[in-house]
Amino acid sequence: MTKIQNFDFNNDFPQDFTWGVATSSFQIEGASSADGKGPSIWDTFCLDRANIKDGSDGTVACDHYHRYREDVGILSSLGVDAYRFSMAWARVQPDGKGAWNEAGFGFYDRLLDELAANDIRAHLTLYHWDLPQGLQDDGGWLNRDTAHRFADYAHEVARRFGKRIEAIATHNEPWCTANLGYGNAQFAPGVADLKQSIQVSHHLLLSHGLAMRAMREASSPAKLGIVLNQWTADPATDSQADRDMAAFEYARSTQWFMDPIFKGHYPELALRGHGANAPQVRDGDFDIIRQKIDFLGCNYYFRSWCSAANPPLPAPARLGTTDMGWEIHPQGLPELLLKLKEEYPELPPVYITENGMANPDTVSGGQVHDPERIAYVRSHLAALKEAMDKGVDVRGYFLWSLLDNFEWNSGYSKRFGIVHVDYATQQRTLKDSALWYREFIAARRAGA
Ligand code: IFM
Repeated sequence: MTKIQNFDFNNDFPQDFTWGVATSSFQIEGASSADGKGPSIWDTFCLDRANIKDGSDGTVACDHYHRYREDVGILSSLGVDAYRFSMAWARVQPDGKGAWNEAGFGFYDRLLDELAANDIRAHLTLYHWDLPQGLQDDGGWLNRDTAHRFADYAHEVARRFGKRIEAIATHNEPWCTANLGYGNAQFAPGVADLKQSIQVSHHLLLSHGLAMRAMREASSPAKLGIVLNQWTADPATDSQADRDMAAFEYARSTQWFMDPIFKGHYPELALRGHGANAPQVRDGDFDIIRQKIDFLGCNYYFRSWCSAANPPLPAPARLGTTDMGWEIHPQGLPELLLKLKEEYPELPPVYITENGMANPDTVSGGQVHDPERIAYVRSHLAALKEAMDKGVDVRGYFLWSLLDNFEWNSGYSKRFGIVHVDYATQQRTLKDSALWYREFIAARRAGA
């Protein structure tokens, strides 16, 4: 194999560090009504073509439901230790309540078998945004009862599969569910109401705590935790207005989900800012939410750049931006991790559960040259290593994503994969970044 790029940064990661890639159910599985699967809120959301930039949906996606063997073969060829994926709740419980769907569980059973046969550890996320439509019809995450339904689902999954899964995360990025699903209507279910979004965030946290308890009751030996998208917030200038804005942004996003889990309350600054929109919290809720977690999953893509000017000052983007328009800022990762370590003395081991970039990749002569993505990953790994050298206990890194896939309201127009997918033929082509990652992992193992 030709050498794609050398590793000229401090890449001395521990031998037992977990190298992986990540995906999620709705983004890759397709088979949206196969074998008794119920509809999810994303199936419904996509019915209104105006909601998705290219008017697409998840009906077929990467057809992973039928091609999972080929995809696990790719994972195996990459040499990853672990694969992070999510379960489509409506596949295993079509209505989100009531009867289980054995055929749906059968798919994950086969997937887990295939992973085990290839020596790849499973990191499962229970909820990556595809709520069963049946629960949405009952009020979705605005209905407190959904948190209890989620705990039932978590219990059943842990009971069935707990012994075969290395780690189970309750939620992926509840910030997005609350803020994009209920705050600005960019994501399903398409509601734009600040008060509702804040109440939803509380119910998501409550559901996390209830699910943690339920999975522990099921005596699951899997490590249990949650995955949060997190960022630091930097003021654009030294002005009081920019600094206030940055402090509030950090409080209403990163701390909003961390404080209840680790401190048993919401951050004061964010509560004050939310005023009358603050959530209704019942006695005992924080006791439920504040469960000890075995790991924290941190998804890092960018920092938040806070400018109170009109129009706002743009982020400096010294390393450029991705195809999503996101500033490339690897230094924000160690800054974030060190801040978390300082603010939360009980911080458990951390996994970087997502990191990667969208790039307008094309296949030419059977190859995909994506030096931008290799540079992105290298710079973030170097930054991650810096945080580890300063004492942050990080146990693994999952590149987002294994495959190009359905990028939510951007449809298939944004490519995050290290493996290119031709959606017309379902042909998979390893990009240069995949070849680089394979070589990088192999060299780590060899202690190079
Ligand atoms: O594709 C998403 C993923 O589903 C959640 N985290 C961010 C990714 C890129 O936008």
